[in-house]
Amino acid sequence: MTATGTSDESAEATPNGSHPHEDSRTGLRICPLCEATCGLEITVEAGRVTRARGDRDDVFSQGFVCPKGASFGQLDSDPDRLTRPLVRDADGELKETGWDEAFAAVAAGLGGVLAAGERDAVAVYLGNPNVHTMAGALYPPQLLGALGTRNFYTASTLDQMPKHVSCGLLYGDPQAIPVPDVDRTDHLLIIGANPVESNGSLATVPDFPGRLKRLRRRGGRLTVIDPRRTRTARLADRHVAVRPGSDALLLMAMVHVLFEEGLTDTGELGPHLTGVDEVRDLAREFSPEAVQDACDVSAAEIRALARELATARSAAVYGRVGSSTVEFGTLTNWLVDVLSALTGNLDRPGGSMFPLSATARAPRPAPEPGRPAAPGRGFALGRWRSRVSGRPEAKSELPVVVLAEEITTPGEGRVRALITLAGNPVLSAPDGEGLEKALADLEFMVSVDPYLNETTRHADVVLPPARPSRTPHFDFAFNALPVRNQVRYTRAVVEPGEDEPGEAEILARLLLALAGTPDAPPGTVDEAVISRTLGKAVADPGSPVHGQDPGQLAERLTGRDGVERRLDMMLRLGPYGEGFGAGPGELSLEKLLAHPHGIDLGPLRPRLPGLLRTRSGTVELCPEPIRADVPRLRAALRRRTEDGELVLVGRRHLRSNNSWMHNVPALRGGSNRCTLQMHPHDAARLGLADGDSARITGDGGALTAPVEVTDAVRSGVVSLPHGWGHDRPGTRMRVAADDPGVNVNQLLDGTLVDPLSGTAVLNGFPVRVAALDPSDVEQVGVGPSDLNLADAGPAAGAPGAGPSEAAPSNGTAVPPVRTTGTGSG
Ligand SMILES: Nc1nc2c(c(=O)[nH]1)N[C@H]1C(S)=C(S)[C@@H](COP(=O)(O)OP(=O)(O)OC[C@H]3O[C@@H](n4cnc5c(=O)[nH]c(N)nc54)[C@H](O)[C@@H]3O)O[C@H]1N2
Ligand SMILES: Nc1nc2c(c(=O)[nH]1)N[C@H]1C(S)=C(S)[C@@H](COP(=O)(O)OP(=O)(O)OC[C@H]3O[C@@H](n4cnc5c(=O)[nH]c(N)nc54)[C@H](O)[C@@H]3O)O[C@H]1N2
Ligand code: SF4
Ligand SMILES: [Mo]
Repeated sequence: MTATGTSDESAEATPNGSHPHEDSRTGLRICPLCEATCGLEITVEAGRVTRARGDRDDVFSQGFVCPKGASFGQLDSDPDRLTRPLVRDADGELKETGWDEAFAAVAAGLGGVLAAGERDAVAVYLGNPNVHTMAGALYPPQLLGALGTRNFYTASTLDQMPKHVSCGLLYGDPQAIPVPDVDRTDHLLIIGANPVESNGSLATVPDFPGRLKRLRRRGGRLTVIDPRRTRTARLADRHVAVRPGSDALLLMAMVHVLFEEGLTDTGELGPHLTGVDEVRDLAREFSPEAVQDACDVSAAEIRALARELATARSAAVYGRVGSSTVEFGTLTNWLVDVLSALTGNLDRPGGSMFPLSATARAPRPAPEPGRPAAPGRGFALGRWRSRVSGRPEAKSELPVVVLAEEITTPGEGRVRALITLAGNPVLSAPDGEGLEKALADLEFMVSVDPYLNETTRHADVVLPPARPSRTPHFDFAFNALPVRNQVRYTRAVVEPGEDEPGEAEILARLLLALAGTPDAPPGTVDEAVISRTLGKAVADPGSPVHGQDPGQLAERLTGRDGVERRLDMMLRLGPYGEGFGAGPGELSLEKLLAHPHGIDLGPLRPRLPGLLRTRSGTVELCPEPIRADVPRLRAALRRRTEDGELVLVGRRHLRSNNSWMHNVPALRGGSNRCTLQMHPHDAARLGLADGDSARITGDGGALTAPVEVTDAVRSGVVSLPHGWGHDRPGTRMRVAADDPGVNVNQLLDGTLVDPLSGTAVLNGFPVRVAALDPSDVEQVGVGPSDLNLADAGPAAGAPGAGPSEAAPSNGTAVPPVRTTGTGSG
């Protein structure tokens, strides 16, 4: 986990067999593989990355690297990575083509669907890596604007939408997300997150593990609430193994204690807070004694949690996936910030603070001290609903769980075409088999993705972006979430070839294809944005460029292409920008390029009330949609753990990333396995021993997985990681297919969601587990989810897979896939 400990991992994998020091040079590349955004120093030999290690001079990550970053080279030169576009031919086979042909196929395919004039007929799904590329931040807004579709889906409704919704309601801005001030806090309360393995999320924290250790060393306290004794929990002073799904009750009881024991102190925030009394009223019935059985945490321990939080000199509350993809996700995320606010820890050093990104819109001037913020537009939920099951939108998105039914249910507004950008919902979302059936119903599908995987194998056109060493990097998303303000930019380490468009060019050309002008130069898209943005800026009396000529400003932008020119514009107009000579700071692309290891912008500073966009201009602590959801929580008070009941939670492994890094040889094996973790008591009760195969059944299907008996999960809870199930034909991830694992999300049928945010419940759902009956043994591999597709034949049971998508014979564009074994059963 340290800078030096693992960085050699990739060196041994010298892909071209050349001497490591022959002809080698180094370059810098911000790591795109998780939210920590570590700076890497990359060694390149003969155009290939042969080594990656932490950049010791990086202003933010200071040399830290994890095993994933260290294997950047293997990922970058993965022979299974697509290098040319694939287009489905008349026989239904995906064949390599040139880029012009591919975009012509996109123009024809999408054009055909759009010609019918139904704006919702084209759906868009944005997957997680969109937040890890420059292009993913810059082009999707225009793409969606051009389409005008309401069928917009992202991985957020499999992840953090509850945080956006709760922050939208509290602060009026769903992007205003406070992060724990890890480096200065005296007490960190972590709920449903395992940053020692995930390296953090919705908080950009390079070397999260090291920072937690330093917190302990300086006398701070760490408390972790998690049904598993994770690596993070092992570092903690207090670990509370809560019953999954019951955190909202537990946190509500902590709020109850704060009021009951007179422990609230909202500090300087007081004048900017409304709704405190209403929260007190809501929490009244949720005493520790009332919730303890449902949470399976004693009332005394809940009281201790509340007192420790309130009496710490400073404290930060941080929740992540285990607080989010759960039945009460929005309530839980709301309570995380309520606890901060009530203990005076919101927006103060050592508490939970709002970062300020270099490309953020420059903040509005702060109101006079003691005066409220100007009223904002507020945040509205449910402005429209999904066509089939009437699920409300949140942040203009519909829940991913409704995508399949929107494709398969006939009628006006049916989804007939799909664009996926950097996503693999077949494995990431509930009921992938249902989604695969639906994808087969589409008239057209295009995917921008470097891999032919469980999702993209259904596409008619696959557009693979250039590999990451050949792509520039700037973190538009994660610079808004760091524990210390900073800004860094790295250009491509290796110049891409003529025939290797980066993701920016691909998305620009996709947009142009949509607009019916596939032959226009991609740069026209960027220039249009620049012109519009500068036009708005000069019209804004608050902008440093107010009244200037936008054309002249555009001429002053620097950068080697449209992407860099846009970055330069955003930096100059941003809160640290030189403002074309009139700005508050000095930042511009030129200045940033002169600092290849980044620029430190200092510790986080208080930002309230200036950032508020609520209608009242205050932090609205008790928003109506939240209040309306509390009766649902009240009903959960009566829940008790029944004897023999099992609920399933997920887990992440250090050496993996959702569904797409199982193809990197250096990251395989060890603890990175798709096993069902189970407490010894439960294993004994069910007659299961370590390594036995267990049958796991949920509402959406059944799976078989090997059991790993461990007391790291509490009894009554089993854990299976997600992103596995690489046993489909017609994919091209040969390393992953060797040890495919099973897709945990097939246990779900997609009906369980957090209603306010539409986020799927992926943690804390009931399952049944049984030893695999010997008479079932032949059944393994032909169950609905762990089909042995190699034996069953290509068409059987793989709904989307026409014969053409089955392992193509040698000599076709896509090499055959090895579908070995029966999942891990
Ligand atoms: N049961 C369960 N399910 C879960 C979760 C869980 O905890 N438990 N976690 C959820 C969470 S938090 C998330 S974020 C989602 C993720 O859901 P998705 O984003 O749908 O899935 P990923 O596995 O991240 O797939 C990323 C895709 O992007 C491609 N890709 C990688 N790099 C690039 C790139 O640079 N450009 C492009 N264009 N494509 C790229 C990969 O090949 C892959 O196809 O999964 C969710 N699903
Ligand atoms: N190595 C690695 N790093 C990653 C990823 C990866 O796949 N691998 N994925 C990236 C992505 S997309 C994201 S969103 C982040 C996620 O980052 P984290 O949220 O830190 O990662 P998880 O491992 O999902 O942690 C969720 C924790 O919640 C616990 N949990 C489950 N249910 C409950 C519950 O009801 N209550 C409580 N209190 N806890 C519960 C689980 O046991 C688990 O330990 O990680 C990112 N980084
Ligand atoms: S912690 Fe994340 S950003 Fe840092 S090297 Fe590892 S994968 Fe890359
Ligand atoms: Mo995520």
